[in-house]
Amino acid sequence: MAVQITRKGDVAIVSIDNPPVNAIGHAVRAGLLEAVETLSADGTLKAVVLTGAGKIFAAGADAREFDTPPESPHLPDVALAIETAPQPWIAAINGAALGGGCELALACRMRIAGTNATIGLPEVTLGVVPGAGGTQRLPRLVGLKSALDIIPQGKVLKADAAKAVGLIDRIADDPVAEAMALVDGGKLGFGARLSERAAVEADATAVLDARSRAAKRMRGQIAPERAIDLLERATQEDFDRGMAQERETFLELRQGEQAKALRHIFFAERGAKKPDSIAAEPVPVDTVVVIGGGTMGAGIAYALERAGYTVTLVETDEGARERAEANVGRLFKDAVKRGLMAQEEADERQARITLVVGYDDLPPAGLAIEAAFESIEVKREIFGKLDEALPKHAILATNTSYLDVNEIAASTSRPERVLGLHFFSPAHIMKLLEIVRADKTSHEALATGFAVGAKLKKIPVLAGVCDGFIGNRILFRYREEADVLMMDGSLPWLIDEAMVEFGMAMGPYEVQDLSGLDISYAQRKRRAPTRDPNRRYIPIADRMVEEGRIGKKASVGWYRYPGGGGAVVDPLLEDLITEEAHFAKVTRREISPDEIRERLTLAMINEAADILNDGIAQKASDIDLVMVHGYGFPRWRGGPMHYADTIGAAAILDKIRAFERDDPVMWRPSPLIVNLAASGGRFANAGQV
Ligand code: T1G
Repeated sequence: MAVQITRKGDVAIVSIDNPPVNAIGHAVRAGLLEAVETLSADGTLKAVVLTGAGKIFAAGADAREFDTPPESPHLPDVALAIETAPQPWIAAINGAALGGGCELALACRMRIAGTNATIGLPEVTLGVVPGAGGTQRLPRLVGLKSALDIIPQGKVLKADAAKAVGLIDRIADDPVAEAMALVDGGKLGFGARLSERAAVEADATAVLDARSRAAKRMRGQIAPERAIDLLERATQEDFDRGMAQERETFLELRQGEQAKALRHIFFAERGAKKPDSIAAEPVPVDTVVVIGGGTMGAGIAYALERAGYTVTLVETDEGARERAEANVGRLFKDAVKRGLMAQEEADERQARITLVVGYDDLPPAGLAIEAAFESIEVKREIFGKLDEALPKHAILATNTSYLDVNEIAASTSRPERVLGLHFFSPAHIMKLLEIVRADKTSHEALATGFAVGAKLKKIPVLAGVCDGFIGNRILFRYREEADVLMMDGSLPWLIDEAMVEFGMAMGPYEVQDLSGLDISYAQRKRRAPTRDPNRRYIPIADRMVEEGRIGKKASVGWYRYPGGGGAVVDPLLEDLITEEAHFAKVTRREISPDEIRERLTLAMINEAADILNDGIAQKASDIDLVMVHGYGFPRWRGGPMHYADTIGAAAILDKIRAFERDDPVMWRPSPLIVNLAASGGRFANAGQV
């Protein structure tokens, strides 16, 4: 049964029991309504305690039902039945009470939270608004200002923060026992039902602040704005009219493109696990050796230690070891400053990372992760030494972001135990982890990569070996097309502006300035010997580096950074670009923001389609996760593959064919797009799932 009722004296305990997260699906709604009806008829009952079975109160409405027509009983009706039941219902919040779970708690007359409970209305993160009374009850409980802080940002509060704003009444180790004690002791006390409270006092300033905050933090997203509209309604309308508008808004947004995209990413993140095709158990790993204590190596070592691994970090000499120690120390110092841990814990943890010079007395680690300089010669030497220094069962991983893992594996006697673990900087924060499968990588090695990724709470994505794996390969094509647009008539800041308008976190040129133009310069030089002579080449970025304009670290790149501050457009750059166009005999033309967005998104989609077609990625949703989590693709567009499905393969092919007429090399349509256009298929179902 999705809802259990137990009786304790003159109190009934109603438990939502729908593993794994007590999602409020149809069975739960029907069970709760039946419980209200049954218990309401029992004149001997003093109170009802609503709680969740297991560690979660209720994760909210079952988001898997959002693609099907709503089925009664609807959650707002269940909430109202609870609120107007003859006996008071008390929410004993034993764990996460999110979305509809929080709304059920708001329908109760009192809310008692466990010390580790969390409570909030994260609906906007799924592209919808609260749809069971949250926008009308919450402001009536905590006031408009707090509701404007919680709902439009999809906030989830810890118990103490929830109590501070009045969202919960009490905190207890055992909220059910606390509720029982209150009933037994005749100490139940609560205000009027929230649905019976008058409209909330208006606060125009708070509404304006919420709108500007949403415009900044949730740029491009519809749900936050509409949530603010509904909260404003709560100051103008009675409860019932407010509820009607909330329901209408929820049902409208639920079917919208943004909600579908956000649901796609939500479920794709949870589907990012070891593929069933990898039928092997991981090598047991307690100790990990990290090679290289630079930014990446220190971040990886820190993340491993915090996940419970014993870590030895290897550097080449005493000076480098000291620098590595300082890098690791900075991460722990930052953790203390952020309140993630106390100083003594930070000291203890840092002491658990051993920093050594050389490979002589390494521990018998089950895994090594190399995060050294991006040079194939350096990596080959390191892997040769690891091969000798570590037990034969140890898995050897490289964090390289584009070098050939097959070549690295060939420098060992155990290529079947070599793979790529491509972390994204900062390695202890970014959740994306590309697990790179070389030709000889065994299932055991891959299973170990996924197991370590899971323990690090990363989002693991399996990638094949190619230049740039999944993310960097798409990034290369995206930047190449941006350079073509710049040469043909646009300018870096116009391209950046167009792509920020599309929803990218930052434009391609501002990103390069932050990471440094010298990195991609080195990649282009590395690729030069094998570059297709028939492929158009834009030399502007090379000239930038050769003239010392390597980005923010040099105070000048695509933008100027006067005094090391923010990016400022540099008119001199327009002269440089115009001059290069002249040298290349290019007649520059007006290029609209729409054309910029279309060309750059289609360049990413075409490359992503090839990556899927080549088997470098297993499924389209993996590519979406890589681009959303690693490259700032807007989450509310679902990633390039999901976005491509909103356009359709046939329409995409038509557009690419038009570009192909101007440049048949750069714009060769991916065979996957040609096939899907012919078959009417979707990217979501393509690939080697
Ligand atoms: N609907 C359906 N499935 C859900 C779900 C949900 N709301 N939440 C989790 N799952 C699945 C998830 O896909 C995974 O499935 C399994 O549960 C474990 O999830 C009317 C409209 C609660 C903090 O946004 O934040 O209520 O992979 O790995 O790490 O106003 O799940 O096992 O097949 O995340 O322990 C609003 C979403 C909904 C909360 C637990 N609620 N969930 O984290 O487990 S809209 C949310 C979470 C709504 C009302 C509106 C987390 C969690 P599988 P998990 P976890």
